[in-house]
Amino acid sequence: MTAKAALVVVPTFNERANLPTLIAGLMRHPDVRVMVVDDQSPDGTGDIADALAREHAGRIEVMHRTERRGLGRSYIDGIRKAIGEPVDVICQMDADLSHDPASLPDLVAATDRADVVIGSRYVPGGRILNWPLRRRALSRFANAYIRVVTRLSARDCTSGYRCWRREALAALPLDHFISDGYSFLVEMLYEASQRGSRIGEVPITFAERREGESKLSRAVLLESAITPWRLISTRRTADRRAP
Ligand SMILES: Nc1nc2c(ncn2[C@@H]2O[C@H](COP(=O)(O)OP(=O)(O)O)[C@@H](O)[C@H]2O)c(=O)[nH]1
Ligand SMILES: [Mg+2]
Repeated sequence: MTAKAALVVVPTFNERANLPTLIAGLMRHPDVRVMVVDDQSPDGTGDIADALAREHAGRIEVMHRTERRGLGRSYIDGIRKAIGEPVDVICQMDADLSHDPASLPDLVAATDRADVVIGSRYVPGGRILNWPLRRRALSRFANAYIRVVTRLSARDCTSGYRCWRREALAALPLDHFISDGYSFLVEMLYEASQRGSRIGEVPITFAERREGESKLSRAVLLESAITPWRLISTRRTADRRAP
């Protein structure tokens, strides 16, 4: 691990079978702390997170949300708290073991050269394990669509594995974010690039979850189709208003 201090924000909803393994993997890196943001998971993930926090005192914090549930909302709450912490880098990661904690040092190290580093499936060396063709095609299509509409240059705009320089994350307009599902991840990148942040990518091997269930829904997919257009039209309106 590099000497950079990192805080990893992990949103959870019904991840009791995965969280202990994820935490064990992350705790192997000495300069890493974790903030679990749980949405009152009915399966008791929040209690498991509390027990892990006691076991690794000072390195794990748990936020128990009580407001309306959502991935974007959870990230906003977690990030607001995280940017006030004395760390160099703030990371985002799924709890379902799709994102290998062993790759974290690579992502953190790459923040030397970029303001936000994406753990990317779609740069040379990136891989996906155990995804059916249909799921691969959907993800590929989503990324092509996002890149064409928003002109973002990143190959993997929907990856939830990312490391940010703290200042780049703190510069985002968290109060103005609208999307909540996976589009939230796209909105974050778009706003970062609008602010001149350099976006880097390092290859990862993404593995489909073995335990628990995905929360990808039809509503989330619909939001994903609309968000790129909303982002660029908000931008155009802002440009017109500018003197
Ligand atoms: N706090 C919180 N976490 C969520 C919510 N929905 C999904 N997550 C977490 O976000 C991460 C990615 O979700 P997942 O269902 O695996 O999405 P997929 O990988 O695209 O199928 C996992 O860690 C989930 O537990 C939510 O509403 N609230
Ligand atoms: Mg997943």
